[in-house]
Amino acid sequence: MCPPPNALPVCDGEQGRRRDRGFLSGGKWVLSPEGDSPGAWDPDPAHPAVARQPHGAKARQSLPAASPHRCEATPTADPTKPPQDRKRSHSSSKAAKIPTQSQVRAAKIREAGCSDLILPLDCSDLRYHDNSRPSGVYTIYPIGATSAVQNTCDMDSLEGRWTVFQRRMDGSVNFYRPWEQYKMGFGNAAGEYWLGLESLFHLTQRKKYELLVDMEDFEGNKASARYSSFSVDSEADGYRLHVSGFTNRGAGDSLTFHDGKFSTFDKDQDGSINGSCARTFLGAFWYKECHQANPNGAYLWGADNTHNAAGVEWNEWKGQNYSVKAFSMKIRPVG
Ligand SMILES: [Ca+2]
Repeated sequence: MCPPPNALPVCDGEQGRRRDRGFLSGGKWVLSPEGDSPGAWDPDPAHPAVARQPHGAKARQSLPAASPHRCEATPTADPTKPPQDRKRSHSSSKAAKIPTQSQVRAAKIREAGCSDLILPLDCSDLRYHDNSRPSGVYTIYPIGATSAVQNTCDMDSLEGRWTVFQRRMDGSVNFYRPWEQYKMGFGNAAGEYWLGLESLFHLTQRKKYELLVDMEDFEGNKASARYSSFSVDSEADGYRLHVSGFTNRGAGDSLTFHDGKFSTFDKDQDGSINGSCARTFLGAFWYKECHQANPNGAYLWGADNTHNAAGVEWNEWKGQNYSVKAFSMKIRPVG
């Protein structure tokens, strides 16, 4: 895919040297990597369990290598036809080598490193450019070109385009983790994982999102809750959650209550003055005093009242002593 017609390579000064990865499109800066990424746009539904990397040094090192795909819209001269300029300079073989304007532009675009790739911030960007993409694991760039991360996209529920930022499904990943890991993300993109608070902050800064919460019990019953507005503040503001516009899809509302800062066992920002909600309920969440939902709690395999409210719970659906089988939180842009 090539940049839209109004997309321009951006160079640094007269030398045509690349200033950054990307080009201007419709007044917005669109990021692109050093070269095209063979994997960045490719669905990976058959991919085995792929270990996630936090957005850090390793993630930066794993940026895709250059590939031969280049923008085919780049104008090039037809070697079988003489350039128009030659009609005016046929008397001089030396003058005949003067490049046409289109050749000059093509050379500048090549020099600027114009790539045909627009990096997807989220799963909605992927679907926008190809609405046939199935659900599966894709590479997205929620914080920019150096933030490549593998993530599951739900392209089926309610017409798809959902970026799944939290998922429990089999208890294979320990979610009792410290602040830094909830900030940067952890887990397995094809299984259980947490995308990361920093990614959620950046995504919801750029676009307005809605939220879908899906859950399933061990008897095969399913329910969900939908919220028309979802955003997360910066780390300086405690990654405070803003969620509203609840629509009941069978699960009831256990999240509007959680409109507050995020807490982990090593960073207590909850509303309880009697200790740490994260430590008491073995999770990490936007705890108040303390919770109506505990999606990142201990995976306790169904009904269990021996660990009060410490499981993967959604109180309005199954109460505080039932740890559900599957739970996921996913967002997509609105408007
Ligand atoms: Ca506290």
